[in-house]
Amino acid sequence: MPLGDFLVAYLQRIGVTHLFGIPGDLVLRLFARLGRPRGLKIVTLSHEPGVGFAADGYARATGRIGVACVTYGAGGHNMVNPVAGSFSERVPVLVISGGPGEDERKLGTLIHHQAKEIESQLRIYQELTCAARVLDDPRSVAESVHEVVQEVWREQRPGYLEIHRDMVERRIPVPPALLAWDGSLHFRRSDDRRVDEAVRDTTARFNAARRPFTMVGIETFRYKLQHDVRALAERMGAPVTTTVLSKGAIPMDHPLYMGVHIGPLSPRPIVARVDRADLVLNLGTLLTDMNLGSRPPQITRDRSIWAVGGRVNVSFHTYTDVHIRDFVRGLLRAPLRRHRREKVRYCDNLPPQPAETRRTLRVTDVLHEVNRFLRGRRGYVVVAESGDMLFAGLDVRVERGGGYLAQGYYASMGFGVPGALGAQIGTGARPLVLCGDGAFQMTGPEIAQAPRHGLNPIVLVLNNGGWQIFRPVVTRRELLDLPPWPYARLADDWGGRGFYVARVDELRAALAEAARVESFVVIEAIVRPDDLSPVSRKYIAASARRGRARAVTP
Ligand SMILES: Cc1ncc(C[n+]2csc(CCOP(=O)(O)OP(=O)(O)O)c2C)c(N)n1
Ligand SMILES: [Mg+2]
Repeated sequence: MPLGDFLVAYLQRIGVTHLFGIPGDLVLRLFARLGRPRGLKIVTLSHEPGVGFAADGYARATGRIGVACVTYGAGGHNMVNPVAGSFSERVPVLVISGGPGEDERKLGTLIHHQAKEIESQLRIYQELTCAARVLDDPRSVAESVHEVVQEVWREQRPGYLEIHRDMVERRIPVPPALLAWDGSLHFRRSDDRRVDEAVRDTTARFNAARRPFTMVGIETFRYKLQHDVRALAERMGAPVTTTVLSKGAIPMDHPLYMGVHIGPLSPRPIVARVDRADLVLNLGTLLTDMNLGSRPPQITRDRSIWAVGGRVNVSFHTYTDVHIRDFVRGLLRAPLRRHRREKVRYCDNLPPQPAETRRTLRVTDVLHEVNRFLRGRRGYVVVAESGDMLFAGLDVRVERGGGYLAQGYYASMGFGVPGALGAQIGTGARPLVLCGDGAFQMTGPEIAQAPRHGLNPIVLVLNNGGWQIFRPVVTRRELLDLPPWPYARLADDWGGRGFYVARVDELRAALAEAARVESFVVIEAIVRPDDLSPVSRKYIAASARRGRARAVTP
């Protein structure tokens, strides 16, 4: 069958419904094929970074592969940053790029959109994906697509396919095995004997521990273990935290959930409980500076079990070829003794909120109001942008089955609004985006695309007049300034609803009204330039103390 038709059939078989993209002459034919009647639904946005973030948000929220299709060079290069983010945070995104046909490549001239060599884009993406191929041999196209997609699924990382424009209609053979395939993708298998031993070792230590503690990391979420991890936590009965990156991997209203662990910057009761633990069970936690509160790792190996990246460290024993799924499922079958009943209290970093609401907003008020809003409602997914909102978001509590998405490690500004659009397309849940004014000026205008696609996020733009997370450590303040945008008015002009709020009661009313508005909403919330969320304050102070970011005059 023609290559383009094969790709549609293949992607549909693995459950892909939507494709995010921007066309260009070198990818137009492919676009037309992929988006043909009964093909994939094409969602175009304004700028390729938005496309990449949207495909990533779709994949994070649905657990399926997100697909982005862009033109060669100008388009592909424009999407490098979001794909790098998907790589570091283990999000399965498939990038499909067009490219110049064979005759054009033989012209002996440079080809428009080319950077250095024709292969340069492939090389760049080889660095940022777990599998990258140019589909230039009709005989092996079908197998190549299958191999790349299988690797994307196993690794939960991006993959890259480059399809030159003269290949789209080329007829390719499809092996009978692939025609008969039911579309199911599989994760990597572990070595059963090693799993058994790692589980036995862990069980013995857990049963001997008096104050065990569980940290749930992002791999459990990527490898679709939410239900198993929850069941395991309940079997074990020990308190549970998530990390910055995995917030949302266990329901925030679960009775065993204590909150977000961010090393010594965590709320005091979490720091104390982890310090007292005689066994810390880390399930799928990446060892990142963000997860550890920007401190050197203080992992006392003799009292920890760490399962991540296809291996399990039990104290000083290392079991290779033990993947998190098989490990967690093995533990579920093991004779674990339930930890004695312990009072577990959810904690955050928020000071109590004064009752008076006719006063100017502070960042902590915004967080209290968001929590108040979410308490009464189902079906919201909170998306936190980088900047102060990344740390502020750690104090947001999404209940009743709602979701939470943020780039808690790669931390690129610009993820918020387009990531939310992708998440809503994938799940239908209405996003509530927490976004700084700086981040909004990067990709926020993608919100103007929402009405075309029937989407209606609520975007809370925290307007503090600049890139203020750096204010405590930068002396030349004007370097952090941003031009004032009329955020609320822009929303009205773009087919949504805008609100401008400067007081607590105004924000409360705007949120309540936003819930009733059917279009997208932008709430511009004015806060002081020197106001930051509690965790940002701690984070900035801690890194300044360590001399990493002493007051600087760039
Ligand atoms: C793409 C990208 N560029 C630069 C940065 C560095 N950076 C981190 S936070 C920040 C400022 C954020 O400003 P804003 O969105 O207004 O949030 P605020 O901290 O003021 O609340 C910058 C520039 C980044 N994380 N990502
Ligand atoms: Mg700002």
